[in-house]
Amino acid sequence: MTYHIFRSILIFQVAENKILELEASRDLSKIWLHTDMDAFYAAVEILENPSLKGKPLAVGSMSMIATASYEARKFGVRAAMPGFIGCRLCPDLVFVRPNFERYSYYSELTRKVFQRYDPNFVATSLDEAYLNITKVCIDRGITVEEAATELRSAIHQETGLTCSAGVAPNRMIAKVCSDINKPNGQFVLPNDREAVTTFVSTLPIRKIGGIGKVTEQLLHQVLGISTCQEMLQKAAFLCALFSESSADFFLSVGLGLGGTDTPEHTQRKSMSCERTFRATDDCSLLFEKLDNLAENLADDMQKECLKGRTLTLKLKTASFEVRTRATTTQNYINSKEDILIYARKLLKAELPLSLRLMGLRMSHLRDEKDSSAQTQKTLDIFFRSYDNTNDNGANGPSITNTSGGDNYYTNALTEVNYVEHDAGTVDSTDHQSFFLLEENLFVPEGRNSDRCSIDVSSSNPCICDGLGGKELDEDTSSSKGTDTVKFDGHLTIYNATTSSSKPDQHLWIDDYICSLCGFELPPGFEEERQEHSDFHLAEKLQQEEAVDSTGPLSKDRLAERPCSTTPTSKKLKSSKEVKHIPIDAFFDKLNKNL
Ligand code: DCP
Ligand code: CA
Ligand code: CA
Repeated sequence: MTYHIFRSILIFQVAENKILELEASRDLSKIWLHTDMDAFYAAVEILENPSLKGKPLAVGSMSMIATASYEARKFGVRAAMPGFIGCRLCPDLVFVRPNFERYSYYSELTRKVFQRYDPNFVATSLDEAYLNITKVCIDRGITVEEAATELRSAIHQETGLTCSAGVAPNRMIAKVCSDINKPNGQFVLPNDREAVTTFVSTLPIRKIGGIGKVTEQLLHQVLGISTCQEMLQKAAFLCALFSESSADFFLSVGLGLGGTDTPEHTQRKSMSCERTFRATDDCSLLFEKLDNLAENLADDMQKECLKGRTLTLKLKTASFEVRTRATTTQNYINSKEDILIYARKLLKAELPLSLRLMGLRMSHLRDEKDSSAQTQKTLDIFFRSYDNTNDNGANGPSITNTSGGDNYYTNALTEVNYVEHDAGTVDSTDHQSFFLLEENLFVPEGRNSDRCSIDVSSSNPCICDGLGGKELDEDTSSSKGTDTVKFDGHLTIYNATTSSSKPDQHLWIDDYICSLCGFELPPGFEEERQEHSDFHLAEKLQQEEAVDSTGPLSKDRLAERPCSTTPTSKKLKSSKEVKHIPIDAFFDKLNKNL
């Protein structure tokens, strides 16, 4: 009894100290502006085809709508909604197929404008960016309101499109602000502690990047938290129930704290490619596909002068079970031949099996251009020659089963069950830190991640969505398909024509911002980061399960294209709800912590 009382007092003390500590880190010296284009894809389509103006418009297909014009939204038509439901809500809904080249083109135009206000702006998707406008306001003696108005009007002049902007002392709040006066509006929150705390006092937690449906429900149902400020009132419970880093995040939200430093370029963490095909158990065909994948991966890695040590084989069986098998190699490799040695072993161990998707991913990368790597290279050569004499150049892989089902949480709790050590394996630390997960209740959710962005001319860190370059060869090997993956209500669409070189990144920009959804997790949040990465992976896998079950668009629904740009064929996939944390696990954790 005394122990419990003592423990409770301690937790209250810890929570209080944590709040003071976080408060002391508050930085009000920067002015961040977040821009977000209005109804981006739809606006671009209308710009290209003015006859669509004023019409309820959906960009997408009968199976999935990527976005809708504001006219269509009045009827309840929304992004990520199946097109046929959109038609029911709005019988006059007109559809346009997405044209990603166009969106990239207009995105590039907007970035030219951003460049003038902050040469280090951070693009988080084709239609969003963060700009540190502190300097431009001081240099030009303009107010932040003036800077935002001017920037929005420059974008309008140079692209013909409108955008909305939010200004605040940090990026987390700036993003919330850009949504307040949408479309074609702006909202400025003064760089003032009181303004920020008042702002977050009534702000629903769901508005915060990183808090999605699941976390929202968890916090609401278990702790009764609905607004950001309530995080502070329940600080002790948050500290008791969640890991230190998760609690820190929640308390930062309560205080209205967010990123204020300009992110730096982040190194690529992994590369991958994958291929969807008609389900087959023909081993020779499967090995042939693996061969192609290895070739693609090797090409991509060599183009970027990267070598890697952890190779992951992803398989989706005919029954949609997703498996991943990983191996850590002794040397850094990037040749097709080396990749195949390991990939074939991994695949062989799984056969016979009927598969509909295969993917290869290389992580634990090293940049060969990096001079520090050169020393290592010398050592590699030493080891390689050693290996060659002992192991024919092929190191025995240690294989880690990193999944086994489509339930993310189940995977997280049960996947540590299949680690084989072959002769030649150096250590398992690397792949363990890469794959092993610990149970952790707080699963940050990807929010508001947008489309895959192609890093356009500027040198700014462009944050790209997607866990893997995709190639869809479902129908014919020459088909120029577009594969679509959705993260928490947002579609990530890859054009298969350029798929092999698509970024396969889950980066922590500035070492704390998720490149896929903008969620912020400072260094040290390793468990959460691992979970967050896996959340995206799980989301992606779940989305892939869903298939386009509805028919194609009838011709009369499709708006005619005014110009000759070939519309990309595509395969849109719908989403499934993110699974909830099993309640037993929740109470186990609770008991453990109290
Ligand atoms: N998008 C998508 N799938 C989704 C959501 C969005 O493909 N589920 C695409 C189409 C959007 C673009 O990304 O035009 C930008 O997404 P936003 O969420 O910013 O939505 P919009 O720009 O369309 O509208 P808003 O005015 O609300 O920002
Ligand atoms: Ca957006
Ligand atoms: Ca937008």
